Amino acid sequence: MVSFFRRKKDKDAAAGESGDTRKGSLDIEALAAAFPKAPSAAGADGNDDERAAADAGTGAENEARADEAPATEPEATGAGAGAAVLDDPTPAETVAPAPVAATPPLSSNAQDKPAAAPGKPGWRERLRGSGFSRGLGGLFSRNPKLDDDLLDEIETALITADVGVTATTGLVEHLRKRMKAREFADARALLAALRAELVALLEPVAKPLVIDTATRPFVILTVGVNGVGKTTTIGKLARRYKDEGHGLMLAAGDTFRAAAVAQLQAWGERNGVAVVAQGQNADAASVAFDALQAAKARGVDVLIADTAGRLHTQQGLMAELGKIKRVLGKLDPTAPHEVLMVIDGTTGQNALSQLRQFHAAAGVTGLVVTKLDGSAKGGVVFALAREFGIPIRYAGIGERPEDLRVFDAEAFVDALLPDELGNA
Ligand SMILES: Nc1nc2c(ncn2[C@@H]2O[C@H](COP(=O)(O)OP(=O)(O)OP(=O)(O)O)[C@@H](O)[C@H]2O)c(=O)[nH]1
Ligand SMILES: [Mg+2]
Repeated sequence: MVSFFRRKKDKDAAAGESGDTRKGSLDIEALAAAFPKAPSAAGADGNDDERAAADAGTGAENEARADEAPATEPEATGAGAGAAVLDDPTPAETVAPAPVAATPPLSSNAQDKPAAAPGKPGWRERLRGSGFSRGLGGLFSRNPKLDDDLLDEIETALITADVGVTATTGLVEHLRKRMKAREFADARALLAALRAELVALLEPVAKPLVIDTATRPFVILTVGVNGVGKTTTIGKLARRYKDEGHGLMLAAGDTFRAAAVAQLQAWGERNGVAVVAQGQNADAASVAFDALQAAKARGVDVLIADTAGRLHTQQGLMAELGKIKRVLGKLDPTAPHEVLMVIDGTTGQNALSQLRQFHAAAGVTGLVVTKLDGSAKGGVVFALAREFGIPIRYAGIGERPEDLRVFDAEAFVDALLPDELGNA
């Protein structure tokens, strides 16, 4: 209970703990201005030493905190707890909706690139460089002969693109049977059949997230390992839902790093959306609790909570997700209404064990696969669909607010494997 009522954290002290030498440096604008280059670039290439050190540094410390977690759950039913929040429906450090911020929380890289075009061309242009489209695209653009060698090459290309052995074997053996039955006149017909089978694999999971307007606030909890794009996805969702006319609030539940709070606040400012935060090292569950209470008091339609990235193998940190869920459930037994796991599309087969562990800890109800632009192999989406059948809600195809697409099985397969390939 101690940390829950500590509504305002000493900002200078928090900055000092984080190793930041600037005085008074939890100032949002200063951090937001400093933010775009460092963490974004680190997340994009995954090799930034400073970021790795920061993550490693906070990991052990927070694992210890998370291990203590269940003892400090806020009590919604206690008179004290209720009064503390209801007396002050505006959380201590809520950033009021503001006009578009001067500092967009995008990496310098993102600012150079245009947003992806709407519709299929946007998907295609962004996924063209993926491992999947290079491997299989190269194969078909050589106008190959329809024979067993072609099927073997397809098999290798699918496995290399992270589709996974089981899904690949299923696909290829089915195509082989059909080829032997003389169903295909040429390689072009085989390509069409492969495309159709890939679409059929994804169609059952291409279920968009529907915000239930009867449930207010509709609570979305985002989870995932470090650097996969959770906060960026929340920023993109904030833009999307705001444009759709929903009243929004964001909760800065990643309290491990001061910059993480500032990153979400910058997205909030940019989209004119309120962000509930308690500063670095606050209890993540108490931030979520505060935020839900504030969102209820304000009649907000959608509350999206950020969480710190955590390795799926860190048991203490994984247990903290369960605590966040339980605490939300004290205010609304049906919350969270969506546990959205963000998966980095470049991760490969490791994404399967990530999803298994996060699902066990937090009951994942939807997925966002990010970074499908660039070098992602893309095939892991098929493996995830086949193994779990959990809905894939969105695809991240760039760093700009507009670069989040409702997941569409046909547009995705079309981008990876354009029909015209067979015309070469
Ligand atoms: N190319 C590309 N980059 C993305 C995409 N989504 C996120 N990123 C980048 O990935 C990096 C990490 O994104 P964050 O949103 O900070 O990731 P996170 O999961 O919140 O990270 P932690 O909070 O540290 O766990 C940033 O540089 C983002 O710009 C995407 O769809 N495509
Ligand atoms: Mg984050």
